[in-house]
Amino acid sequence: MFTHAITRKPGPNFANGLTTSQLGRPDFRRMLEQHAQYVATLKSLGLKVTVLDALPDYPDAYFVEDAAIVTPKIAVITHPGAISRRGEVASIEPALQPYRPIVRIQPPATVEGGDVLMTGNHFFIGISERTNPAGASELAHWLYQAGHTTTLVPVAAGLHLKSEVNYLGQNTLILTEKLAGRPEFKKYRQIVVAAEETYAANTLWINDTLLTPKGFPQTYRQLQALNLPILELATSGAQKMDGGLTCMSLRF
Ligand code: CIR
Repeated sequence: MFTHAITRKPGPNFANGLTTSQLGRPDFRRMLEQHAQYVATLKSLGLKVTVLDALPDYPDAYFVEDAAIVTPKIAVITHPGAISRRGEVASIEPALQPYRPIVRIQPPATVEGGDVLMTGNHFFIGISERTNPAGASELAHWLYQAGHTTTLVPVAAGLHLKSEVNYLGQNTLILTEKLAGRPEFKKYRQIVVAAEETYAANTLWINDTLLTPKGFPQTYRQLQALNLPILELATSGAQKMDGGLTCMSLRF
């Protein structure tokens, strides 16, 4: 059960962040509306939501998920693989201080929270362009110290592990075709998204409600099989910047 979320407002220069998408430049006003809707939705699910101020020097900073990993036991402050994002962590730490004992990933190890998937007490850690093998093992060490278990998963292509797979409760994963056959995920019930809807693999499970991006009808129908409330949210602004629903909050 999540009780808290930390988010951050996108700043006026958010469109200068990193992106590989070919979807065009996002609009600031629309982004603010979508972000406000996101925050309102988290609140409607009973979470106490902290909204941090935009960080003008770090246009990607509203993707707060990448700056920390928060478990029921600890918070791990990351050292992002993206050089332009490294300064974001300094202002996440004080926001988490009241809630969890803090540990930190130390360079040259790199980790971004988008590569870390919590499924109950077990964590999958993606090794990607942003999370290096040293970072994955340092994180695994801290999680083990806190009583959690881990599996490392190579992320062959794409940004983060959670761009491709997310946990929906009830021993169920939503994931792309590419990851569906992987042995690491065999023991889970799987919802495999259609090839043209891979973005919707970034669906967020919060206190038995599913938040899913708007505009992915096949995925919506597949999710209905879980018999949980489903809320669709507009995410075009974040999507243009390679981000999605999980990326915009830390939940704990
Ligand atoms: C970046 O490339 O770092 C950002 N534009 C997007 C980060 C998305 N975060 C996430 O998937 N956890």
